[in-house]
Amino acid sequence: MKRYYQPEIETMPVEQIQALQSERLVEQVKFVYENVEFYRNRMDEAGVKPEDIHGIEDLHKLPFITKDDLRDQYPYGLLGVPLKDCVRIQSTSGTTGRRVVAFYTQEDLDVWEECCARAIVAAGGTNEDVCHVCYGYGLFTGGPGLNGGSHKVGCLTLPMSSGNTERQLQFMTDLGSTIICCTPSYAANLGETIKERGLKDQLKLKAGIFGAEPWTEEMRHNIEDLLGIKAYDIYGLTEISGPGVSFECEEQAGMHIQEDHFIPEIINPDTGEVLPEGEIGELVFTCITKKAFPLIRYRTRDLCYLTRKPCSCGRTHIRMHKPMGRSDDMMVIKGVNVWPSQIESVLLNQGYQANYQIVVDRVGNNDTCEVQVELTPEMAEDTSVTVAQRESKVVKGLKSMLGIKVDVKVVEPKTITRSEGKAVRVIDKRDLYK
Ligand code: DLL
Repeated sequence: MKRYYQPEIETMPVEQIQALQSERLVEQVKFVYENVEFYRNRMDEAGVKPEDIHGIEDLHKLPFITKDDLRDQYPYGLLGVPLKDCVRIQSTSGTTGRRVVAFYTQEDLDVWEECCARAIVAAGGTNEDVCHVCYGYGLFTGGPGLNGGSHKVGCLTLPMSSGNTERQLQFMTDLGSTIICCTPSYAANLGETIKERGLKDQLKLKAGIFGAEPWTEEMRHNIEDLLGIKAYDIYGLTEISGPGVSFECEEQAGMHIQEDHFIPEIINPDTGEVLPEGEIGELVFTCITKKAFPLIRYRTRDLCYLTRKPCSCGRTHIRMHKPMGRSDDMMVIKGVNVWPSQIESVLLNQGYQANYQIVVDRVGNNDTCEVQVELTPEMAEDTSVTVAQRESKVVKGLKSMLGIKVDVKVVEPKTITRSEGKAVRVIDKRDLYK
């Protein structure tokens, strides 16, 4: 029995998708104007009426909405339907301020799970698969989203949640998990343990669906090698529904955005101007089918670019390039813009694994940055290269990537804390002085 069919919508000609988006946008704008006071006020202030929106070409007339707006409207200010029609909440971790709580009707949940199902199908999933979900369950969207998607595909679903590596490995080997869903940093962590214990031959894994944090191509190769799988990227955010807003197909060349539900735009983060295809800027989403928490022109703070180049998989939905991180992940060190992902690339290219930490501080008026990276067990055994030589090589690699000199400390294996969910790579002590 096949319980999930890849909908034709994913391969529709672009003009048809855009016509569908236009139709849905017009309805959605009318819906939020009539049902959400916040949008009514914002649109009135901007002098835009629902009648002014005839299709996607008018999207730019609508005001943006930001994370601060969500915080101000917490908890119920953006609800599009009466509370009695909502069946679920999910929430962000709230580490950078007040939590964002997103609401779902049953239909919203169905759409979200369908998007996750499409991601699993794109990674080769069928009802013959055993889908091992070790994203966190609970308020975080990772576990519930992929769990629902896996059910829709008809996979045998293992709702493992995060952590407890022993139990993960036992279920994975005993039940023959074929698809694994977790953060890339946890996948690397599991891969390391599998290598140490020589368990790779006992695994049936063929694919992994990894997201929720930025990860580099180097890290993808590292995980594919450690687990013997093909690693697919998946993107999403709580505000817009959760994982599955976009995902990779077998081409592994950017993530197809589910355009029948979300309209993407790329804007200049400083001016708000909409940028043409191919230019890097801040990703903005408009939800055209969600009802409980309907965000219009939501500024994600994620930086990437879009491409409509045809994809050999046959999907016509626009692709977004892997976000290099949130605009707020970017560090300014010694006056230079530095992304953790640039540091990760250098380290993994020199044979290290993704066990590193970046400590930024300020001494007097000067910024300091120390990159701590763990020796792999093989490196620790190889006495032909000294620690000082290794450090100096990383310093050089980072200087050429970043344009500034940072300190490097190579540390013993297993000294940097492993991540079970989203990895915390940066400790910026300068934040304490703010
Ligand atoms: O991380 C949803 C998710 C769960 C996505 C599982 C994929 C897999 P939040 O906790 O609200 O939701 O965090 C959203 O995480 O704005 C990005 O900055 C970052 N992010 C998510 N996926 C990726 C990715 C989930 N594939 C925030 N690559 C987003 C880079 C990602 N960053």
